[in-house]
Amino acid sequence: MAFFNGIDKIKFEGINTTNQLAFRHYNQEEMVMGKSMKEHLKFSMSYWHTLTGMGVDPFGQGTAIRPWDETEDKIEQAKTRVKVAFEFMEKLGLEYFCFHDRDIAPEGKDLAETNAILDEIVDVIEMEMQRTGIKLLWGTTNAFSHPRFVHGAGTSCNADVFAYAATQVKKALEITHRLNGAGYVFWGGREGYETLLNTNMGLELDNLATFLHLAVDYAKEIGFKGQFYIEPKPKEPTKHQYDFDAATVLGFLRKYDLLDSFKLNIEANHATLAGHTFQHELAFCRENGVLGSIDANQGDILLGWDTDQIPTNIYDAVLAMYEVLLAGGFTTGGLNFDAKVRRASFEPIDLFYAYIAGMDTFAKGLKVAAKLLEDGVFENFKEERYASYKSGIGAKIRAGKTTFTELEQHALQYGVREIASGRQEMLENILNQYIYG
Ligand code: XLS
Ligand code: NI
Ligand code: NI
Repeated sequence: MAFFNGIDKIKFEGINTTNQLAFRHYNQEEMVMGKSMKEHLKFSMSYWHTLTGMGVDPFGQGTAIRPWDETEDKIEQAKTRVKVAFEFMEKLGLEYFCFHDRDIAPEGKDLAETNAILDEIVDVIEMEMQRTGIKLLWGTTNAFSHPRFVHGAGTSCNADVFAYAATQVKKALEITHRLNGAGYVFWGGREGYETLLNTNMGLELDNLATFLHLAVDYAKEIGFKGQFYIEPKPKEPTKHQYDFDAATVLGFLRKYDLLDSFKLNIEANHATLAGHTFQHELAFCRENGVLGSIDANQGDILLGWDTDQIPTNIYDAVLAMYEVLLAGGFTTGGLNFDAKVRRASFEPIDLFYAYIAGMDTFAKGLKVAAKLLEDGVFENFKEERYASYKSGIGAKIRAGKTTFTELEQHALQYGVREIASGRQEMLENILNQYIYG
């Protein structure tokens, strides 16, 4: 049974097509720097935004028309959604997906029943994965929606909640392992605080580290070899999230001896909420060897929250792919569209328009980034810009072989000889030229 009748497999038709249900840039098998586009991009569908998000906002109910959802039986509905998801991914040529435990299955009356329902749905997912060859990029736990997580999960002030969340992660790890997931994400949904007046920050951070260590231990116990990721976000739902940004997370991982087990999953809209660019967060991770995976989306410059829009900003896509290429490409990670259609885009076909837009933007971004790298545009400029560190006193500074006294002698003898222009506008214009041709 098909759920998207009248929509065929989306094909690459090139830039001159007038068909809005076609790719203009994403040509799966096209080779870019020695790898096919699909290997570079590793596009993934987010189960939550695509199957369960209904367009609810604080001012109104859901608007999404999803004919396949029309059944009272929540378990049947969950099973149907799996079929819908795989038809959708097949038609778009998406080879990966990501989910939270609570996206794929409804909760039962208690934890035991909830886990049993989860297993029933995972059976269906497993069959669909075998049928299609589509893979799980990462799994995760929703330990933020239910009222029990009102004070957080691993950072809750209540030890029962800590135990409950751990049990949920334990199960989510088991199903991720069963489905051969390439990774597992921790996004600290409510791991933060609303006010320091009632918060023991030190205790909460220690507990969070314990929580993560226990997860690592359990993964070893069951033989799960997927990559663990932390997904930074500065705020929302709490006013302060402990995983504020990449630098904060790195400091945390280092302090608690977790660096060997974790990489980062960088989300564009979280980067901008933290006051950084998407490129900054990716570059920071690349420089520190922790660039793991990407949640591709974009915010709105006028709105101060995580709007999770479909990424269509070509500049951001170019610069993101530039960082990914510089880092040597994805290994376990990929490009997960943690993005949703707007509330007013409520028809099923809008899901296709959305993913096509996102995929084409990143495909074009990849091509432009590869060309910029191949031509050495920015890298050669940077090379030249730092040339003074290649010889003489500069080389000594780099090698850690100088002293303040020697530097003083240098300054007294030479002063400052020549400072070159940064040429920002010229470089921005070159970037434009590479994008627009
Ligand atoms: C929310 C996060 C979330 C994670 C997975 O802002 O982006 O969707 O990616 O829990
Ligand atoms: Ni995300
Ligand atoms: Ni987000």
